[in-house]
Amino acid sequence: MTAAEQNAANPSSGESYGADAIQVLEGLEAVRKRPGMYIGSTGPTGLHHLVWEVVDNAVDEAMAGHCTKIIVTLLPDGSVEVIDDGRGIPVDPHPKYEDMSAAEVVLTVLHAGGKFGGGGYKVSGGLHGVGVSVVNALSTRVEVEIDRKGKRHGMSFVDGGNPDQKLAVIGDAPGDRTGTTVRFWPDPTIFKEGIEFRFNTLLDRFQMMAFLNAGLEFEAIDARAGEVGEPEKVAYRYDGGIRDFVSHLNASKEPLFEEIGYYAGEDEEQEVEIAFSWNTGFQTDGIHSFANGINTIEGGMHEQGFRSALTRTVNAYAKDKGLLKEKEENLQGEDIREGLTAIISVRIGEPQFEGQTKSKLGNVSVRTLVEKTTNESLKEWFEEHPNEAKRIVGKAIQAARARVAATQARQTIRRKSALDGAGLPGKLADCQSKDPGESELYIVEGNSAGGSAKEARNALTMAILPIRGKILNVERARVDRMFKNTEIISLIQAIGAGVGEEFDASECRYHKVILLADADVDGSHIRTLLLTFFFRQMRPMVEAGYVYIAQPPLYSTEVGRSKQYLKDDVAKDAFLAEHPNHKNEFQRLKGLGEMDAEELWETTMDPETRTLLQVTADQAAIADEVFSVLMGDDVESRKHFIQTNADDVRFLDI
Ligand code: 0RA
Repeated sequence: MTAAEQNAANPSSGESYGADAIQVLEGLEAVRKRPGMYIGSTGPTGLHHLVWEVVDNAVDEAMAGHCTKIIVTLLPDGSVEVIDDGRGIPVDPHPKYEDMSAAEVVLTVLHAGGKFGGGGYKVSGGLHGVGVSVVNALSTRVEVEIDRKGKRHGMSFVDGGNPDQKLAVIGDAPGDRTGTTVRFWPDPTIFKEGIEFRFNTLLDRFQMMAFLNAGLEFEAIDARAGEVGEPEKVAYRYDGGIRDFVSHLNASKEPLFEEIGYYAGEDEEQEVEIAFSWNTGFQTDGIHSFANGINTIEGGMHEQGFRSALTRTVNAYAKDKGLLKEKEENLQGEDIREGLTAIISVRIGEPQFEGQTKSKLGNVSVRTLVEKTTNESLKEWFEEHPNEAKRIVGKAIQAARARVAATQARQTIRRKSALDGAGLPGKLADCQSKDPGESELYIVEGNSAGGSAKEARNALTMAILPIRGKILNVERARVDRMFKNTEIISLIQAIGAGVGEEFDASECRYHKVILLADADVDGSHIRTLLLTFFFRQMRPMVEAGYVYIAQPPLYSTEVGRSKQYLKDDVAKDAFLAEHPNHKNEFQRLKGLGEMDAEELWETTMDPETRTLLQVTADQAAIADEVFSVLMGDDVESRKHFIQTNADDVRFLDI
């Protein structure tokens, strides 16, 4: 029972608590009753939110110019420790709350954060800005250590924010250090799905925050292995800030020129900084934007301002220098954005987050600032970098030509579809059902496996599209070439929801699009090519969770007279553990083609027994990098990536 509940159940025992304290505990109790309202969910995302909340406070200190390093450690007992070298949470008695230190107020009063007193911040990081008190409310134990005014202070809380040790001086601050250490133990009765943190999730976020806060160092330590093995330690610090972010995203791409452009601007309420560069690739979605350190994946006013000023500035420059004739049509935004990598980072007092995932910036004033800053500074940058500017314009002109050719090709696809009746590709064996919710499209590598799959399938709900050999690598080709590739055309027609910017996931003819390729290297190459195509050209379908990977078995073996299939080496080892006397040397299956229809059904297609991996694409910026590395031109970084990430397939979720 929490103290608030105790007081409610037995009012006479509440004597030791002042009215303030009771109010405080009721506040924390509200968080425990509806955690979702404060941290989004009680699943893994919400659990990690606890770390972000504490770290955001430390980042706020860094943004105010008082913190240089943040160390986050995952400890063997399930707790997380966040150490910063900021000013330390204020320790004086709080003027408004009797009997409480300011630090206790920060840890127990909702929204207290850095906003109170004279030390408040103009701009604060946290997505919801709910504050560390929420972390306290959702933990079984919290320990805080504050180095401030030459002294080390300690305090602790238990069971969702009940004071355990009140704030007290416990020694001297070593070498007059200032800073805060917060260690918390997440409450397993709140986080019912588990309280295990994923180290890579922490790393991704800390790296992003390190890019966005030039010079701020993050160190992450996974010490959960305990005495077994060394703790894993990773540090990030980028003195170049978002310039380094652009270099990082471009590392695996061929640059159009070496220089990374940069400019910044501000007015009374907000500031913006932008870094950019072009590569020789064909992607048009290389703009990544952030507001107060939050990745605004749905874009918003800052992106709008940048895009329109970019288009305007490039066209004005091109016409002014005669690179584009007066009477020629203007370059379009997408022509100019081809191969662009840009980071837009804005900081604003009261960000308005809108959209489906609350990741779209709504403040109109930001658009004005970004547009004005870009109009002025980008023009200046072009004037100072004539060679680079000429290349940018040249590339955009080529992109414009390809765009016109692609439109013609797309029209040809559409016209052909209309002529073919239903517009379905000849190779497709469609399912009978017209309900996308129950319909599945198997994309099968090779004609012979395609034949088996056709024979094996449940024709009511399963459609089969065999594809031949390697499809086009869309990472290395412009759209106009893509629309001439017969395999790609078949895919677009079968799925029936358009392609590229016109793609509409609600028109998908199947809600499961299942990639069925061999378990070998060639198969995995084809899978990656298909995933790249879907990620680039049908991303909403990936985001909707419609894309799956089938898992044909890797081994077969005989048990008595019956054949048994084993998915992978893990399954094989498990089998051997269960059958210690098993004599047959295992057969490694070479391909789908080796199985007959019945075997293919049983092992891979039967909804009762099959395992499908669902593909997701949440962190677009990181997935973008993964795809560029895997599919782009730079062989060395591809090799390096595969070597270092062989069993950490970040963009696949099970
Ligand atoms: C309230 C006011 C000030 C700083 C903080 C809270 C603060 C909170 C956390 C949480 C983790 N690390 C933190 N560091 C600081 C302003 C301090 C001042 O005015 O001196």
